[in-house]
Amino acid sequence: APPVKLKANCASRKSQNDASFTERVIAATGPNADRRLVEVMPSLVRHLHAFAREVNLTVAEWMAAVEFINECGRMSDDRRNETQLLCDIVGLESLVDEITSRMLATSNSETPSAILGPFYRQDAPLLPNGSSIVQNLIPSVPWYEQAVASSAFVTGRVLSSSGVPIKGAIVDVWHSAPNGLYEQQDESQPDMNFRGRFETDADGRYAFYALRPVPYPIPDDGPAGRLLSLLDRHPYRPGHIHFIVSAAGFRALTTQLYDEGDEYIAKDSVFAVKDELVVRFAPRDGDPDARWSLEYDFVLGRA
Ligand code: MBD
Ligand code: FE
Repeated sequence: APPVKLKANCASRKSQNDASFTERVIAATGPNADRRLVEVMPSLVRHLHAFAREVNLTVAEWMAAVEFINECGRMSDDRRNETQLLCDIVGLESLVDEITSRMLATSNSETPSAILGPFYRQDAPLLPNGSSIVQNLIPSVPWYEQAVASSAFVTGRVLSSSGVPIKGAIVDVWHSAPNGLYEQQDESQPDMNFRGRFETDADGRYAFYALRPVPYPIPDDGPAGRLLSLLDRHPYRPGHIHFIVSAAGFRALTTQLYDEGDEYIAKDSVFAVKDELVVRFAPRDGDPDARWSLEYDFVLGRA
């Protein structure tokens, strides 16, 4: 009998590595699928497949990535969101923040948003205008001198996009200590240290005492930090003060202000700096409670 002729291995066989395979995966979607998922999943699947093809992703590399994401999840709790941090260092939180605020903006005079970040806490104390978010500043705290030298009075108004002051707006503010740690990362700090909420007066004005923020490294002892070092990147963010400004009838604004002279202003490890959010602290005379002052108005868009 004549020898069996073996078919050439690849030539005619259907391959997973082509566009029709990708479309077959997308076409598996059923008629009762969630509407938004029907919109987004085809794009996600196409980009994922294109990525894997473009870099010739191997099974070992893909499995390492799966384990990496699992590790982020295992590490996360209500004090630390490692998966969010991973998104931050690849610019994804900043990108979706920008997409969202552009989509919802009703004018172009609104204050730009910036990302929330992983250290916001709800229910910061509601404090009277003109009071301080700095708790327990006594000479025995290790960064006492630094805190005194960076003490700052922060004030401004909350305005509608046509410039009308908004009374009763809530300015929710938080920043890290001079040691670069937010209160919940640091056992030595009192609960809710460097956090407060202030209500604007009849002129739309808020006012509080705080510290000029210092640059600090994002938590880099987990998988996100490992990725940074594999990429030969530093973990620092420029010093910043976080804000959520809200008022009835207006869209809440999540944003951050940055100190002009900060050495990391142009190299934020989470890519959140915007020009309009960079501010200059001015020397303040005759106030025993503050060496610096900052004036900044927030402009909210209609809900
Ligand atoms: C932060 O303090 C922060 O504000 C962001 C956005 C990410 C990591 C740490
Ligand atoms: Fe922060």
